Amino acid sequence: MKQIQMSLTDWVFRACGEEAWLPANVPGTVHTDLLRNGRIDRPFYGTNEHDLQWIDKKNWEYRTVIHLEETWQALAVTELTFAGLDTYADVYVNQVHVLAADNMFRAWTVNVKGLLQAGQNEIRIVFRSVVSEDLPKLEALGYALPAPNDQSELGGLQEQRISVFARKAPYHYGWDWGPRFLTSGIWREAMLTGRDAAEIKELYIRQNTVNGQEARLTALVEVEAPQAWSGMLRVSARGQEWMKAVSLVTGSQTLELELVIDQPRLWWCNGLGSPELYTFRAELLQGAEIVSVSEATTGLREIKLVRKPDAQGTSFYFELNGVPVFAKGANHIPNDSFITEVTEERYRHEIATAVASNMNMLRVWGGGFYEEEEFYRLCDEYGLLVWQDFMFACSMYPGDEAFLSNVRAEAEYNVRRLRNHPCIALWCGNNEIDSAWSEYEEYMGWGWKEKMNAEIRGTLWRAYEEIFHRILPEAVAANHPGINYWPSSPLRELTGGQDQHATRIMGDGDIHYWGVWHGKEPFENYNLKVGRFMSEYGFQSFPELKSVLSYAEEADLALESKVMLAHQKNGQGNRLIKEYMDMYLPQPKDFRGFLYMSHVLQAEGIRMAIESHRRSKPYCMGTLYWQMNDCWPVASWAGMDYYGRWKALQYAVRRSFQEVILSVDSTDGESVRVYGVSDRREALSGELVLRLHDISGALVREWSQPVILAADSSAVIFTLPAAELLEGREPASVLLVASLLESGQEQGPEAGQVLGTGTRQVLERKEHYFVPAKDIPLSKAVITVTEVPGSGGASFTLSSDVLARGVHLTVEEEGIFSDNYFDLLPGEPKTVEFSLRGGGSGGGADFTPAAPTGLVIRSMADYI
Ligand code: BMA
Repeated sequence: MKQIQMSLTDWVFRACGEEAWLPANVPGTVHTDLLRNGRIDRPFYGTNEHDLQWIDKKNWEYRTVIHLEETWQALAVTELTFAGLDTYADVYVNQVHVLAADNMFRAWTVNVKGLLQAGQNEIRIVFRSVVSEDLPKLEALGYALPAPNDQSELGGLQEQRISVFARKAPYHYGWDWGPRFLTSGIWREAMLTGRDAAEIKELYIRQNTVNGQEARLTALVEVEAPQAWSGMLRVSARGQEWMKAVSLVTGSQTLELELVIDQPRLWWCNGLGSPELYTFRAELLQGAEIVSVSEATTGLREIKLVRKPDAQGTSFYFELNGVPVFAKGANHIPNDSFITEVTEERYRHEIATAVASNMNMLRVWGGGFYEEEEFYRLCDEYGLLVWQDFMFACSMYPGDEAFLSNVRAEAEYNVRRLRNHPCIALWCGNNEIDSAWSEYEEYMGWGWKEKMNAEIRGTLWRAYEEIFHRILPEAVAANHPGINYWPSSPLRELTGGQDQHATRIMGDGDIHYWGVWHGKEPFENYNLKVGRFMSEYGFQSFPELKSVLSYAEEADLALESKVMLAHQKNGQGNRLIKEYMDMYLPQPKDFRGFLYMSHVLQAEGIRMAIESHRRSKPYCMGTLYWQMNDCWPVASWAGMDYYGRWKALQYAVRRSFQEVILSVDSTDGESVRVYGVSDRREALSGELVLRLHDISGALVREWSQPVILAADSSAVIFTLPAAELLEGREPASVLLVASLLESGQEQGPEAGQVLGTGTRQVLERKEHYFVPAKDIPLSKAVITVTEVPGSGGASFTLSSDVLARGVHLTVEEEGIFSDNYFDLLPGEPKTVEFSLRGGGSGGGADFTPAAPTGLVIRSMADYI
């Protein structure tokens, strides 16, 4: 066997037409290379984004010189592979043009045999400006394609929105949480490969049927042979082995080998079991010699989207290995405007955060990019299901043959790239295009089609149907059998026809509910607008002060300052935060108070939404809030900011996504209903304890009763007319504390916390107020801290002398608390633990308990 690989990492770059070459990082981008060479200021700082728009107007070139030994010449095949080029790139090998790339989402391989020589060889890539490349396409088309998130004005292009012409990450053009940085460069690995024997190019483990008894699989082994060859194919996994004799012809071919595994260890998502993984190894053998080898790691599982008519419409839920899953999670966007800056540790922190927040699903949203291998590998390992969008969002796309065939190749490449990952639960065509266009309801949608003549309308809808109802579903069916395809999110029904696209009907399909926030509806509407699967809803807040100070100076700390506005991409954002704050929270005394209040506000809104969705189970079977993360430091809907710092929302999510929760609903003003929601696969029996306190903390009344929560259920477990519960007391003068106690070994949210006598654990505890926080008088709390003996300073107990709302802990280190932004009642101390971010790898600790320094404790009263 002879196979040589050379990773091409040693590059220089310059703007075309300039003299001097500068050192470059590959994988990387022009922007980050300019920054490292001191040619530009930090892109995320202040208003620098505005000053860096010249970069995308230029062409850039990258160059490497490689030295090849004589041995390369003798090899039958020499290939140059680029796993990602952003975006319009011409590649030259020793001055010969070998490739014109036009899609950042595809990998490119070219045969360069005969072009390379022993000794020095030059590879040069010219990245043509997407602006100069795509403006003529817009001009040729003669009319604008809708792309409202494209910040063309910021880029100096006025109304000319060109994002839809390039197969390039849509968010690069700007979004309502993202800056406009049209990157270019070699953004994934570049490699030179030579061989003169058969090579396994790809190993796919197709899962035909999988259940607890047996897994029937097919290993599809794609082989490239420089000449005819015969030998053996061997596939092995976990000590089992399958073999067959094979004969190869020259060229590429797919070998198949049937595999049966008895009593497989199934892959489960977080909360349902362990995410078991199998590594399969495929080998081509010539006698005892291994000619080529390839490995694929996968998990054995059956995942499907179940859509069955029922009394309320059509179900919409995921079933994993026959078990219905209530999806709990968030929408993921790219972790950086400059993708190549995202380290393994940052991916791990995001995924560990998702799991620590009791999630079981992330949606890779269609305005970003098909994520890196690392992301999916971590989702596999941690048991997070992935709702995977294709990269199309909030726009109408061209339908010419060149564009369509580019999309076809992109879809096939990415489906094949990701299909071994057990985390992939669904392929979804696009984000919000069906509902924005609204073909079958004239006066719905975002007003795009109404402005067009019949001919253009027809053309755009045909292109839409071609991409999302033919090309993409065909790519999934052909390459990833067993995984469902859903054309658009949100959507009511699967294919064509008048009644079957997005409408505002809640009984079918998935829902993006933006009545709260964009529609300015009150938080209480989260209780009313519940669909079968809530794939988006959200509320903004600012990042914390430390993060704000990474892009702003003290002098910029005002809502309307230039810098603050540059880091708020939703035109109405700051005003909306302010208006909602006025509805629910006391007036903050200064900008710091405003930041804090924005966190508490966001957490409260999304908590209400999540609880309402979970209470509606099994009618509603999923809730993915907008959004998990940020791509730069900015005011946004994220629960975790660009630096991975948890906002109050992340703590609220963690509590609201616990396996078992209590949820108190008194929105109708008439009754107080306590729900028990359980995602457990077995019933649980315990005791519900309700305590009515006055706001000084004194106990007023108490109820307790045994309760049984059925497996996988939501039910009202206590109800009382509000008048009877309050007995004439002012709603603002009391709060209700609901606790669920369970006997036995089960650990509650406060590990080891025991209430009363015996071994009963507090499984869940929740404070419920009858009026918004702004209507409850608060006095300054004195909170005392006692270290928990033996915890090394990582755990401490907090007690307050008065009711303290939204107790906020900050420390110097980067890390998380077991809880934060919680309420403290006098006489009811609470123990929290601090953990450092990271501290382990490869399945080790993601958060390591440690004693923090500089602990500061504040509560709402300190900010007003
Ligand atoms: C949804 C998303 C994004 C957007 C978010 C907030 O529509 O799909 O397009 O960032 O709302 O407006």
